[in-house]
Amino acid sequence: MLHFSKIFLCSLSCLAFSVLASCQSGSSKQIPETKPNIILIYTDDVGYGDISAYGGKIPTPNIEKLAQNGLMFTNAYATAATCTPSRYSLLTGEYAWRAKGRGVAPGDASALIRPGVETLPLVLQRSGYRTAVVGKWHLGLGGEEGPDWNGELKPGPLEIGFDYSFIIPATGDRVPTVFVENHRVVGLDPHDPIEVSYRKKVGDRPTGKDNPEQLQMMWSHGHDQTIVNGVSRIGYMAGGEAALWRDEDFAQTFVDKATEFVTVESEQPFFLYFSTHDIHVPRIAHERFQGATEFGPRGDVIVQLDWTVGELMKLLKEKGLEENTIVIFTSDNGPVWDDGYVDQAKELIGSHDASGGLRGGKYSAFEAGTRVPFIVHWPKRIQGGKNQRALFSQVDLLASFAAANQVSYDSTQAIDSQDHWHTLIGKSEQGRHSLVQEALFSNLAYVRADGYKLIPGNEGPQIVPWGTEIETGFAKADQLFDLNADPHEKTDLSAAKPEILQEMKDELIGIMIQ
Ligand code: NG6
Ligand code: CA
Repeated sequence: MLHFSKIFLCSLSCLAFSVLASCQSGSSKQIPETKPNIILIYTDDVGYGDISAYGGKIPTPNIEKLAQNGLMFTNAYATAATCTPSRYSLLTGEYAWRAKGRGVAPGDASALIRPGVETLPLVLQRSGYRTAVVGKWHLGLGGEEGPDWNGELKPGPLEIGFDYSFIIPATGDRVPTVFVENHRVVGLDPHDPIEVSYRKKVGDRPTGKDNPEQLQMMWSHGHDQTIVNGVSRIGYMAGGEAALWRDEDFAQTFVDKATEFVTVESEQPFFLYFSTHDIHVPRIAHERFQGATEFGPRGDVIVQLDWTVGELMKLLKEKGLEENTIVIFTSDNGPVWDDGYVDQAKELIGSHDASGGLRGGKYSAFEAGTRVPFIVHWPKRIQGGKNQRALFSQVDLLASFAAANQVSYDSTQAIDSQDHWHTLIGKSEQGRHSLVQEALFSNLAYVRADGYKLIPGNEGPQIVPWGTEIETGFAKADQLFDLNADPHEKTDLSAAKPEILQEMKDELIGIMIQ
């Protein structure tokens, strides 16, 4: 009995990070192996087919190298077809739709994840990691009264598990157009305070509506308010002149901040949540990438994104960290073409299929809304060149990393997160039984590992109700698809397979009332 439990404990440890180097020999002497660093590259609006490893026509050699030397998932999902809810779930392990107010956040939203809530960075801090977020945030800042742009911006990332934070508060298309480092706006002149309103014009900066001749990129829908750097945004902003960003510099700035964080001498391993602005609108690549492709600005920011990944990998190599760093590359939701600016994304798309043969796109309940590229690169433990077909959700990262580190987490809060650590690193082909997808207006869909997919009937519009021309997948009646036989979701089987339809509706309700 004693013998058995010893072996059991040993094999458990061997599977987790804190490997007992002596496991193979059967000795009980514990020699902890260095924990891997973790970089989670969370891209914005990158579709299932947008990168060359998944069939994209725009060259992305650095990301392709990650796939070739890592594990490429073909059934991994963001939890939602828009940014804020996907990020909420990724960081908390809870589906965002379980409470109201977690849809796409305005640029002046209060913090959506409040101190006291279980989070992925807290799990990793507890496991001995130093943690940082660099890039797009879009989860609100500040208490009930909203963000104080001229004072301390908290609660924010530092209050929920990050040791360091350098962020775009919302997205590039929303005011205020300034970076925030830890609790403060970067470079703010106290004599020129920032004022932000999402209701009425403030200050005397021109707007895209009244002064389109001042724009470097014309708006198509929404996005016609305050102009900064020749781009009109959602929302009005006055003041903060010295702190304004230049969209062209996002990628370089984030690489620089990541480099500073990674370069800190420390005994601790690091977790870097690196959340790119690319390829969200406004798609304004640095001058050196403008015109890099024949696909227009959308193609150029994909190339810029690939450059970013290349820079991060170069950094790891230079520091001798490549071997034992887990790099995860994924996206917050599916592809979109015209998302508010006239950048010819659709007109110049050519043979590039951003949704990789899936139906729909960003906002959609169809597969392209949430099925995303997902690559795990970890030379020390993952042999390259394999595909992972198991069903996986980004909401599972929290429980999976808790398991890998053998630390506990609050499963009453991170209620939807499941431990699929072995699936994540390719040691198992067993994934989830099922997952829930959140589309526009919090409408849900439900996918099972056996390939069946339910889109419950709802009153939503069939096409996204602003100029994107994306099919939502919504219909008044329930729809049932078999993704194995019909990956493009063309044939509704709800009438042909009423038992499966009912079973799935019951399962979904069961998950919703948990
Ligand atoms: C929409 C915006 C879109 C984009 C999106 C959020 C309009 C008409 N559309 O409301 O441009 O900002 O919100 O994108 O304003 S996300 O990837 O951050 O969720
Ligand atoms: Ca997004």
